[in-house]
Amino acid sequence: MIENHAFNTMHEAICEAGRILLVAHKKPDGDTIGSSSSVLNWLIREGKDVTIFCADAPPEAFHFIDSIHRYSNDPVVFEQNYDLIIVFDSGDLRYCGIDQHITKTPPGYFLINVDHHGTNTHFGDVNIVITEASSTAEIVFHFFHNRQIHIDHCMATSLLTGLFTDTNSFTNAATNPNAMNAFSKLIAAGGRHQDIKKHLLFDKNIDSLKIWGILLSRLRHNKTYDVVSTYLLLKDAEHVSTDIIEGVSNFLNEVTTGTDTILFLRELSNNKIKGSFRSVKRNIANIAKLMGGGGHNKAAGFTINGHIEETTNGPKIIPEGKTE
Ligand SMILES: [Mn+2]
Repeated sequence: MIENHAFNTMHEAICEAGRILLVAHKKPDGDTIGSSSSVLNWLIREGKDVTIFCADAPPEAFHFIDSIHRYSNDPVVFEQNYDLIIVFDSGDLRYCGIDQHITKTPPGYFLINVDHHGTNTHFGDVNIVITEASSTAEIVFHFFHNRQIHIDHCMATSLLTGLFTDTNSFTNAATNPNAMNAFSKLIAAGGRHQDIKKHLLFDKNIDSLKIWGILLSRLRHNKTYDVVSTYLLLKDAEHVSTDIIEGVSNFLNEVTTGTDTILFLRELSNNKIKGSFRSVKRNIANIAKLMGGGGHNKAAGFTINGHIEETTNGPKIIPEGKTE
């Protein structure tokens, strides 16, 4: 199998490296944090010289992950020498938020790309891109298993976080027998799935439930394109953390009947709009790509410059310039 060879190369590169930099993508989700922190916890156990970077600080909800305090969002880490850089869960270096930073890194490093996005550009010296995998965490689980590396309870909790979040708690189309197999082994290894459930799935305060109420009240079905959409304006969530609306698109995709596609538009600061598509059958990665974004066939997104204007006929996107 191709993966065996790639896993072997990755293991050798890690063993031989003096200094290692691990990278999670910007606006981190459970999978990029889970996959990168599992390797971080392993390398700490092995006494390796390891640095970990994420362009945006991991949200508070991830505090239960062991060594979460080790993530740096200071680009200065890229000005140092590394033998090995490993990027987790990123289709390309721009999505990751390090395309500029990495130009400052002294040459000579080996770059490994571990991902499951169909739109991955194979930017690494070695690319472990398995699009059938439910999550990057599942790929890292196979790596540890394949290389007979002991998965301790810290690593198991990290990997479970990636599996839980990318499969929407083992309910979405990405859920497969390999993911379920990894889940059972990670529970047996001491993974704290109750912490994940508490902090990432059910931890909703009253402010966040009210925001969900606004989003539900704005649902519209465009019958021409068969798309159900909703939107969030910057002013709606001015005083609350936007972490609370993570999962809205997945939730709507699971519970909305009578349509194939969900589109959730959200105004960001800096005059940008983030769009998240979810679908049951359509390949929406292609549509997201046309808008300058990317992702999976059934879960994809984009960011455009502009703002949302509310009209009597519903929301209208006012674009400004071309895609990001
Ligand atoms: Mn992922």
